[in-house]
Amino acid sequence: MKILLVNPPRSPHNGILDFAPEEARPFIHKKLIGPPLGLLTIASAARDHDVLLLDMKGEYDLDPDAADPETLVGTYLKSFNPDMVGVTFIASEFSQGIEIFRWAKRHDPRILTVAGGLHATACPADFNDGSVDLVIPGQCADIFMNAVRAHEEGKNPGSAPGVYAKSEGGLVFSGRADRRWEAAGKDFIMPDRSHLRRWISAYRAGGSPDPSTYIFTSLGCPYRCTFCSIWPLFDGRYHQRDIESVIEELKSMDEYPVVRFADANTIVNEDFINALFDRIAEEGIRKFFIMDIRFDTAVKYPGLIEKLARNGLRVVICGFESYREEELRRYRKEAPARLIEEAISIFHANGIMVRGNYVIPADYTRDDFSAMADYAGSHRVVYAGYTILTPMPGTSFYESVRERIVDHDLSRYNFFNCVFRTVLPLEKFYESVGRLWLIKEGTDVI
Ligand code: B12
Ligand code: SF4
Repeated sequence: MKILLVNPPRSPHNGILDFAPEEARPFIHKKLIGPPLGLLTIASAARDHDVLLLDMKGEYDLDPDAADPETLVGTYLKSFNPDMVGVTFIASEFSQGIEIFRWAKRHDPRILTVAGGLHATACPADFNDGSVDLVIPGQCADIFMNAVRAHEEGKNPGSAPGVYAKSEGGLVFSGRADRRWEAAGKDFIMPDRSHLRRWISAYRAGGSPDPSTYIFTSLGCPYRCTFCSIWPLFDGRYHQRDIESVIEELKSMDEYPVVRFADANTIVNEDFINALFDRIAEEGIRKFFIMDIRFDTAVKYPGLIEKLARNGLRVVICGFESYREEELRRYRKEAPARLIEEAISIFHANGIMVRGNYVIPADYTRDDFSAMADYAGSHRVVYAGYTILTPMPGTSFYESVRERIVDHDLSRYNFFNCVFRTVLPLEKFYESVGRLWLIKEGTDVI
């Protein structure tokens, strides 16, 4: 069975960049390249088949001379002639992914098209499109393989439990799969990074000359921030991997000196991280580590932060969200803003560069922007990000504000566009957010 797995290109929409002052533009994300771990896991699960992976973020987004996406995908379809095409979805890449399925069906209507990933899990009903044969939500490598086998044997791949399958009347769910699949535990599948060799030079963090990769040590998050997509996918549960399996994976990543922990929230169980870093030290694993850590966690465990820094932690991504207690309460962040300052000091004392991210709501007025600028200016970090509070479909925030959303085009749901009516004129709002990106330490870019 020939299986083509495609990581769609990123959304081209970036309102902040479009209206930012010229001097702020170099600091605003134009690209964000990392490995599609979900697809690599699916590729590993299907290793006994003929699998080809196309990372359009590597192949298309970074190459100004690349052919247009349709021609590019068409070239792969013609030369590989797949029996199946799988695409991974986040909200902002939804329409590009659907286009890929349409091109596949146009190339050969017998190709079985399969959607998976975050948006397929959060909003399977969105995939009611003639080009989509199957939608497989959740951590589903086993269910995907059942569908592959059924297709191979000429059976109906949509009858296996756990899938939404196309029918005359729209997508039909085959019923919950009766299983105890532990994607971070006993059923963990090592992502096969060899599929990315072609684009390895594209995976870089900031100005680093070395390729970077991602690794996850956990899935899910025990917190309940209203705007966050991750906890609803795991019903608020947190699943930790086994330390030795993380060590084995780290030891297989010699090509990648820079490693970002792709956990929603890396330190939930401090004993786990403590023990993991003892093993990292014991094994002599030397990497430049990047990690997402909550600011309240840093304040709670300064000794642990020091130990992580001693063993390679160089950059921390920290969701500050807001410096206003009231806003943080509204987001259900469960951490007081007054700890941000303390967390920054702890990270800086350990030589860790901080990427602090604030979210800007649509109702910010001129005064709010100026208060935000004052705060960020007196709490500078090396990499500061200012993105827009966005109601990602499937989140509790989305449910609470859906009546107020004025833009339903999912390709704008990437935190760089505003989908609500703003208090300031929209262009002024974007320009004000763009201007905030100037408030940071130095000129380094992540
Ligand atoms: C790695 C990662 C990336 C990587 C790679 C993503 C990619 N596909 O190219 C990079 C760096 C490119 C990236 C970029 C972005 N990302 Co990102 N990213 C993540 C991160 C940290 C980890 C995801 C992950 O690897 N999980 C582990 C894997 C194993 O799980 P999984 O992906 O769910 O895959 C499993 C299943 O879903 C399923 N599956 C997945 N794909 C498929 C496909 C098929 C066919 C099948 C059958 C099954 C299947 O099987 C897998 C194995 O069990 C998450 C946050 C998080 N911790 O979850 C954010 C996250 C997914 N990203 C997000 C966003 C918004 C972005 C950006 C838009 C950010 C930005 N503003 O620029 C950009 C988009 C691209 C760009 N601008 O270039 C959001 C998505 C929100 C949403 N509702 O859509 C998240 C949740 C972060 C957040 N805080 O909200 N991201
Ligand atoms: S924003 Fe961070 S801490 Fe909050 S629920 Fe999401 S992953 Fe967890």
